[in-house]
Amino acid sequence: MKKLALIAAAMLLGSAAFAQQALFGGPGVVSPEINADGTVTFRYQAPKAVKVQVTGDFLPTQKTEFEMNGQKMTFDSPGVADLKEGENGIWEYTTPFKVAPEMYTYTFRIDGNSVIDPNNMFVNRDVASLTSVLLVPEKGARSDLYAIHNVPHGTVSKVWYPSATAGFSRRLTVYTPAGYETSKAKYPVLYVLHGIGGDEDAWVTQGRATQILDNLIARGEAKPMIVVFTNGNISQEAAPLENSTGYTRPTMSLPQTMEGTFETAFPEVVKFIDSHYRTIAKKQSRAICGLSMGGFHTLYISLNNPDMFNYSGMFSAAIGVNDPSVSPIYQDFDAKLATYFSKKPALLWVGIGSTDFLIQSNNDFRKKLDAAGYPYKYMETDGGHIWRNWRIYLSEFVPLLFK
Ligand code: FER
Repeated sequence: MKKLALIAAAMLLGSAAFAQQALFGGPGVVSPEINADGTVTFRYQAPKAVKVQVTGDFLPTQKTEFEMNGQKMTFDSPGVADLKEGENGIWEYTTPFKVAPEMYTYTFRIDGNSVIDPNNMFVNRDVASLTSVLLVPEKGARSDLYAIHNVPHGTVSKVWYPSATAGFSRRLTVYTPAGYETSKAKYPVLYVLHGIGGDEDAWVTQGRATQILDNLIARGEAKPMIVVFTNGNISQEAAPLENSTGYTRPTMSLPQTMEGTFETAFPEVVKFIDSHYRTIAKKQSRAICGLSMGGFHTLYISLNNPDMFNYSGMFSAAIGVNDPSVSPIYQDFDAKLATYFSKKPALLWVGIGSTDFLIQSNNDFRKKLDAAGYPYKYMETDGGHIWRNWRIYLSEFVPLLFK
């Protein structure tokens, strides 16, 4: 008994000094709490704080002005709510409304400093910002796709491929559908691209792509498919802390983004996948989509390889923001567009939020398609340049593939 108590005491001391696994400690207060009436309560213990706020996309949005590449733009930023101090310095805020089923992110602001919720273990990194996650799933609602259910699950692997273009190995995230390991079947392939500052992990963390694929396939709403999440930063081997550069802060201003090298090199990824997985290696069974910078990449990869992809999805695509003179891949746009459509792709899908700062360039692009009579599918949703929209677009796009 005495010995046990000694061991317990040693472990407690040890965990404080990080010499042991962090078995002890953990949440002190409950936050967030989804209440029976559908409201959500946030709590934060800060006895010495003067002002405690919560900000997140579960709150009504407000407009913020900013400048990007010399252009003035506005974007929707999450609303902010004040917490009230109660007993033991525990601050609290309960939404005055039922929080609609969705996957949200939020942070606290303690006297102006942004921090994640230390009592919520569900955390996301978006470029160099950490946010806490609030998932409100509801049967019948779209966010049910983002939750894990008792269905057959696919496998997610981290796969390195030798990039001749980069001159080093680069990492991919690969989803193989449930049953891939035990069957002999060949599968169609969807390539999914991230935005600026993202990496090969972004879609499976913030994007909930694994859950979306598992659930859509289990419901019979999508064909079983292999999904490949590339890293679109050609100067980078892999996500931050997963590459050989060690402790580097994630940033959206990496060298060699949107200058053509990644798009030019894309066929080497397709070749690698086709030679390492049981794929149906033809245009009819290949799709590509991406968000923002990845939507831009998707467009130019599709136009420059008109025999490679039968389905292309542009989600809040960052078109009309680059300098086309930097790479031949961006040139002869109208001619490439004509060739692309002359080969009758099964689907060009365009989605954007009504308050996305990129909506003008997307509207211009659609006017061009309309004027030439080129067919495409369009979806406009509420809100701006946010992951909520990209999860929606992925879950709309995937059921349309390989039919
Ligand atoms: C720009 C606007 C948007 C730009 C890049 C983006 C390099 C990409 C945004 C994203 O991927 O989220 O002017 O210039």
